[in-house]
Amino acid sequence: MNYPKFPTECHSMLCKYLRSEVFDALNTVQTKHGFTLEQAINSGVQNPDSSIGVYAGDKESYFTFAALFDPIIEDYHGFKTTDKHTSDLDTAHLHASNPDPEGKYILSTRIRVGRNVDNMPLGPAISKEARKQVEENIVEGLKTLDGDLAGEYYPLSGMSKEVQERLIQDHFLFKEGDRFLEAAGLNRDWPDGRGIYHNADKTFLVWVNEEDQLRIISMQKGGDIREVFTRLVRAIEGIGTKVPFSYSEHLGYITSCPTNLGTAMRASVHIALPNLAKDMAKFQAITDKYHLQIRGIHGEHSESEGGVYDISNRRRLGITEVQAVQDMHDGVVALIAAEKALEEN
Ligand code: ADP
Ligand code: DAR
Repeated sequence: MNYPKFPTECHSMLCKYLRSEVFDALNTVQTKHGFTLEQAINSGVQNPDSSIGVYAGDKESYFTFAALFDPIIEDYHGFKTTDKHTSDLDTAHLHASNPDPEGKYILSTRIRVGRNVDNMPLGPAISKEARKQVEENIVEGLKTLDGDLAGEYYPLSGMSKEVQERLIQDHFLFKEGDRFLEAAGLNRDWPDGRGIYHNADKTFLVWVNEEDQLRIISMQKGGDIREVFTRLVRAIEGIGTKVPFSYSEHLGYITSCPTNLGTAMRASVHIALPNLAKDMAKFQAITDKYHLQIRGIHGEHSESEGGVYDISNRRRLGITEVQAVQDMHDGVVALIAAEKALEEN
């Protein structure tokens, strides 16, 4: 591969850190699964408007291509090569009463983690056969869950377009892979090996073989963050006894995109903030202060509708799961206080 030609307006982390000497050092190496630099950077080369632009094909990628991944991880997460990630899933450490008990602002709460199966290639590098085996192993583990975590698995292959679209519109199912995932090799053989597991109430769901091999999701109407987190922790622990998760003392839970490393957790609320929406400078000052990310109501790369926003923690690596949820809770408390102050003006 020749050194890629990036447009001058490229602002991705890939453009920023793939200097020619890094390229020369990494262009001739590959991981034990045969994953190459060309594959790792293809998403950012094909999509110069990427924010990051790189994906890992296996856990080893983060170490084989460290000359590129390390500065990106330090820039995005503020996490140094000498830092160690720690995990805390003890819900007793969370200080989070419902920020909106009257249900005036928070429409729903969702907390998810990404996980990948230990010793297997990640989505960008996995073969069709291995992806199918991963699906079978995960579904076998899910079928052992009981109580409110008991549910059914629905493969995407064979799912009617109407059912699929309804699940997407109702915020339960992942969208068909976008151009960033396509160029990363994450949509190969679609929809083979992909699917969704959920309980009867759709408060506990697992996406299989989307951007990561598992997205473990707890969600419900309203703002009872503690209840959503407690259900998620039970699910992570239940699945973890059946499916070995890929983990690193340095990077935490291993994910295909470096932005999700560590806790691989995104804790979000869909929240109506019509007054704050009119003062985005004030809105973003609060989200910056509390390390929050603003997304639209259909998730990443979508727009807000009717003054409703998806507000979530931005930090994932170098903080614990409890701290990630605490970030979201404390930020939402501040956003609601600011919305109330504007209502009174
Ligand atoms: P992820 O959260 O897995 O990174 P997205 O941001 O694309 O992925 O969101 C996936 C889906 O989850 C989207 O349909 C989005 O609307 C939905 N979602 C995210 N947060 C919430 C929430 N708090 N309540 C309801 N749906 C949510
Ligand atoms: N769209 C890619 C990935 C950004 C982070 N979002 C993920 N992993 N879903 C980009 O580089 O912009």
